[in-house]
Amino acid sequence: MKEIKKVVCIQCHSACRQAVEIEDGRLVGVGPDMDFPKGELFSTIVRSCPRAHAITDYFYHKDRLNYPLKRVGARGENKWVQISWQQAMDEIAGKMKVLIDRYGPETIGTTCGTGRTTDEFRTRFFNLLGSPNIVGQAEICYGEYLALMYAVFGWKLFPVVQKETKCTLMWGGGGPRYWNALWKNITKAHKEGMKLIVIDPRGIDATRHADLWLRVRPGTDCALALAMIRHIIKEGLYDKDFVEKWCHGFEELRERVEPFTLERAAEITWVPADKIRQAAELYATSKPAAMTHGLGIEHTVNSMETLHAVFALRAITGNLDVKGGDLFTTAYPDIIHEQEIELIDKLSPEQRKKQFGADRFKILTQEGFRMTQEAVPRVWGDLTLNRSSQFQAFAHAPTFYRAAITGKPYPLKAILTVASNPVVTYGNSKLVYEALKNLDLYVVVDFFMTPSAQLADYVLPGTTYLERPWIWAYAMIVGSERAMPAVVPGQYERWSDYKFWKGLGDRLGQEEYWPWEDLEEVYDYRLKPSGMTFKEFMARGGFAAGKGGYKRYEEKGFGTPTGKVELYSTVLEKMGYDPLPSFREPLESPVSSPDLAREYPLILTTGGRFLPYYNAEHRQIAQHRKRYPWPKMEIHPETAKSLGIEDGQWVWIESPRGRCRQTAEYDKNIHPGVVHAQHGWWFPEEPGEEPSLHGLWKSNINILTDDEPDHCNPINGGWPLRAFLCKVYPCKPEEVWEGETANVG
Ligand SMILES: Nc1nc2c(c(=O)[nH]1)N[C@H]1C(S)=C(S)[C@@H](COP(=O)(O)OP(=O)(O)OC[C@H]3O[C@@H](n4cnc5c(=O)[nH]c(N)nc54)[C@H](O)[C@@H]3O)O[C@H]1N2
Ligand SMILES: Nc1nc2c(c(=O)[nH]1)N[C@H]1C(S)=C(S)[C@@H](COP(=O)(O)OP(=O)(O)OC[C@H]3O[C@@H](n4cnc5c(=O)[nH]c(N)nc54)[C@H](O)[C@@H]3O)O[C@H]1N2
Ligand code: SF4
Ligand SMILES: [Mo]
Repeated sequence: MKEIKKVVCIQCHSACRQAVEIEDGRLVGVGPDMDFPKGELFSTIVRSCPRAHAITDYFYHKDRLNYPLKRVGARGENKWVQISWQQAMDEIAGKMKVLIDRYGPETIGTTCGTGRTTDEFRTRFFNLLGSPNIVGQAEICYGEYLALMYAVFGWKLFPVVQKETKCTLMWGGGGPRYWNALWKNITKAHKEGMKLIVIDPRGIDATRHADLWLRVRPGTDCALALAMIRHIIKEGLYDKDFVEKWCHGFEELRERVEPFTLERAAEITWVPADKIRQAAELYATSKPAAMTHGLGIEHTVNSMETLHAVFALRAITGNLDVKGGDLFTTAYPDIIHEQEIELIDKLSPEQRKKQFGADRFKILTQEGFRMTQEAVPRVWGDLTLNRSSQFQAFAHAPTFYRAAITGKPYPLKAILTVASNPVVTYGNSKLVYEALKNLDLYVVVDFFMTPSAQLADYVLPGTTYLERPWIWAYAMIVGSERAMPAVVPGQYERWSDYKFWKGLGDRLGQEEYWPWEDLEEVYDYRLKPSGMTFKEFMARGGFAAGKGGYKRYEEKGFGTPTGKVELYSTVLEKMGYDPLPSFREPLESPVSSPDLAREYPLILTTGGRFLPYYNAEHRQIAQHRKRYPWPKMEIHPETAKSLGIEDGQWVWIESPRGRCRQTAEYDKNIHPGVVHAQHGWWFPEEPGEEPSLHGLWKSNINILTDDEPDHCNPINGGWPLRAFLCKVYPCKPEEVWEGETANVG
């Protein structure tokens, strides 16, 4: 019997609406959900998406984890025995209890990833446990963006590009690989006359469409933004009414940007002065304008200051909360939000203080979270209804991993990794590896064996988006609730991440806080304010959005301490940081470290998104690997030739911290002094046991990245994944393993 079921695809952040085809209980295919009001928008995306095409290969893959595994033999030996969930959970909880008695609950930590699971239960579990040590990608992926938006605007903005939009500025990302739907809207509006400005060191899809492309030197965006602000002010192109009424600290900002003439910025950024002028004028005079979010800014050491500058740019041009510009998102009100599920108030003030790195990198910590949220309720109401997600309140990952190795400031003895692959995706893989090896207890919940999982004591099988029901608001970033049922439930012994957290909670004295047997019961509870059950919500399309609006600040101002947009941030000032944006050279660059640059003459930037892969996922899918077998490093042909590197040749990429191998790809658009390497590479087909760990040490660019706390962004502790120095040279024939590995899939 054939059935069609409606789901939200969560294989990437685009959250496309899909219609999944089920035959006799088996998933057979997927297409777009044309009944969804925005079905048309998603239809071409789903139809052309390689991950959607490969859905059955992914779902029924022979390497999926199906049963709980316990390590036998030494850590990293890839020797496992199958056990029951009951045994796994009893043993894990038992070991945690012993560690908690000896070292306190803060000795237990967790790593999370891209936010595509029910992370609110992770947070609930940790708040009830008494450990503030959740780490994730927050410092380098959207968390800091959110935190600073709260500090500067008192709420969160999202670019909603529509026919009214006159200009979109894509600053270091936000293209088709990121939010497909947004990109579709951008290309549509562009065809109708909207101007597109792209700021990126590489030629990417977006630059081909751009009216203006600024090929910036990696890591110098803040200087560019400050010069644009200066030019806009100088030429009187800013929104004087808005600035006068709604901006705090305009004069201080004006003073701060004064040294950043177009010429000086051109020298720093390698972008010609006239192009900076054009970008400033186009952005300031094409109103309304929207600006995308991107990692090109967030993965540099100057990330927070740069964000501050681009936020100021958005504000002084009067593009906030206007139709066609950057809008304040609001949540659907008739639901108990993820944030309420998190039970943030259960974590005691004493335990909060113990958060790793909180004394130094403040904005993303528990205390920083409180400070950035403090003035919000005056404008936006009850925080339990509207507050931001606790993924703005993470521990500092580099400090966390160091504590596992050194025991300082106190020992970290256990990590639960749910939905991430830290040894591949965090900065400084060698250090993460050492930390994981040193733990008393390491548990991984995933769909597949990964290099991180190979280092675990227990590896537990999780359920994908097709196997568990879900309501997702993406930490309320987008302001709507989207739901889906479990379409192919009950395969093998896979558990939802919810069940995992509840299982631990029940065993560790939290029973009263885990009254719901399964996720559907949770969602019935959460939907109570709406008067619907989960099934009823699904029957009505499974989608609910908050009430929008424009220029809502006119009524109550902004949710900041001054009630205005804080160009001069009183929140940053209170935390002891510079209240204004300031430019700093990348720590490693031809300018800041010329001696090092003699040995490592190229600037390396990493991680540009590409299909079909999603971060470190999907490398085991045969059809993907056939199309995209090996990692690529982009290099200018002239540079490559001068180094004796041919197009397609395997090369070593080396930084002062280590080296890895990728294949060179000639790219005449990239600056001759810059190379770009991919992230997320490991090889599932290679041996799982050490030293291979599925080829972890071959092509993983995070062997080269730095996470030394002294080199992190001082405000949020973000580690620089982009803009550092490297050298590149050809591999010897015996150093190339291509061809040994035919056995994917
Ligand atoms: N050098 C460099 N490094 C980077 C980046 C870069 O640009 N350059 N990008 C960074 C960014 S922005 C991010 S967000 C991170 C991503 O880092 P991670 O989140 O660690 O990314 P993945 O390795 O894809 O890890 C996801 C893992 O979780 C599993 N998984 C997926 N969904 C679920 C689920 O619902 N439940 C469970 N239990 N498991 C699940 C997948 O199978 C996969 O193994 O990488 C970062 N690392
Ligand atoms: N296919 C695919 N899609 C993905 C992901 C994936 O792994 N694969 N990952 C998802 C995740 S976790 C995230 S967070 C989003 C991120 O989505 P994006 O922010 O769009 O991420 P990237 O493509 O890594 O980086 C954006 C651009 O930054 C540029 N860049 C590098 N250094 C600099 C710099 O110093 N300054 C400037 N201005 N630009 C620079 C790169 O050339 C790149 O084109 O994508 C999501 N979507
Ligand atoms: S773009 Fe592809 S993988 Fe991403 S949500 Fe849409 S269908 Fe899924
Ligand atoms: Mo990310």
